[in-house]
Amino acid sequence: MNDLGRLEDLPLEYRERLTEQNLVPLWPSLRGVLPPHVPTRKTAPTHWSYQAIKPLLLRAGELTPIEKAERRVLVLANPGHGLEKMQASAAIYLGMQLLMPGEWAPSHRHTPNAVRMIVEGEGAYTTVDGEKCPMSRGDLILTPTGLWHEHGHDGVDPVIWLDVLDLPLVYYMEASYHVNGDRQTIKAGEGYKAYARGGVMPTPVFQRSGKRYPMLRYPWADAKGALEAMAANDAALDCVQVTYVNPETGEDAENILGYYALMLRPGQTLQLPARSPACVFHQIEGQSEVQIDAHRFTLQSADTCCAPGYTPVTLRNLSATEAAFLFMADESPLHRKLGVYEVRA
Ligand code: 1HN
Repeated sequence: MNDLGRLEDLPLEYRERLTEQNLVPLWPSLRGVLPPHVPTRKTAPTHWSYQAIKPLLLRAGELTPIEKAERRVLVLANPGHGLEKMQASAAIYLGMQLLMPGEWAPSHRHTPNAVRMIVEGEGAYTTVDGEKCPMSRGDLILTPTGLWHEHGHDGVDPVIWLDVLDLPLVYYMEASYHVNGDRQTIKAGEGYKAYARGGVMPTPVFQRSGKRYPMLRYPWADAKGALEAMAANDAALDCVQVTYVNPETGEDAENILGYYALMLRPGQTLQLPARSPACVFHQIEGQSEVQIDAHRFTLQSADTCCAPGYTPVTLRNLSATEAAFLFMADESPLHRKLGVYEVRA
C-alpha cells in the first residue's frame, strides 16, 4: 500500500485558498475514512453493572421528579464514542429507566424506534397505539417509529427497564424529532394474546391484518418457552436462539435494530462469528461470561454489555446446572437493508 500525500505537503497558501472555498483535498484523509479490510470502530467493548446502576437510578427518583424528567433515564454511554454522545454503538442507544409507583410518563411519539426489556418490578404498563402492555420481567415491548406511547404504574415497587433505541442513527440522519400527545384511550384487543402461537395466526376475514406492528408485547414466558422447547427438541443444537419478529411476515420486529433471545445450556460455551453489526447483550436469567477481543465481562442478572462489529464474541454459561438466558439487540436489519451485512468465518 503506497503512502498518500499529507496535508502538510501542500503549500499553506494553497490550503488557505481551498478553505476559503469550502474545499478539502481527499487524499490526506482517504485512508482514514476507508481503512484496509476492517473498519475503524469507536464502539468499545463496555460492561454496565445493574448492581451499580440501580442505586444511582433510585437516587435519580429522589432527586428529579418525573415532571422534570419526562423519562427518568440513566444512559448507558460507550466511552469509545464519548459519554456525551449517549451511544452504545454507531446505531444503538441504551438507557435504564425508572418509574415509581403512581408516576406517569406522558404520551409522545417520535421518529426513532424503541423497545423496552423489563428488568424489575410489577404493576407498570406502557400504552402503545392504544394497547395497554403490562410490564413484567423479561417482557419485550415495542414502541416503533411514529406510534404513541406513555408509561403508567399502578403497583407498589419501583419498576426499571432497559430502553433500546436506534436514536444515534436517526439523529445522525437529521431525522430525529418528537411530538407530545394527549393521554391515550385504551382500545380492546391485545396483539400478544391474538398472536400468542407461532404456527397459526388471526385471519378473521380470510386475511392477515397487514399491520406493520401486529404485536407490540412479547411476554417473556412465551420467548423462554420457545427456547426451552427448541433446546429439548434438538440436544445437538448449539445456538438456541429466537428472533423477535412480526408474527404475520416473519420479518424483524422493527426496521433498524434486531432483537433476539438466547439460551445457553448449563455449562455451554457458544462462539459467535465476527459479523459486521455491533451487538448488545443483556442477562435476563443466570450468569454468563462474555469474551469480546481481549475483554472479558461477567454478566450478572440484568447486566448489559456491548460488542463492536467485525469482532468474534464468545458466551459462556457460568452455571453447570442451570440454563442462562440473554436478550440481544443488534444492527443486523440496518446492515442487511444497506447491503453491508457480513459474517466473517
Ligand atoms: C423515549 O421516548 C423513551 O418513551 C425512553 O420511554 C428513552 C430516549 C431518547 C429519546 C426518547 C420512552 C428515550 C426516549
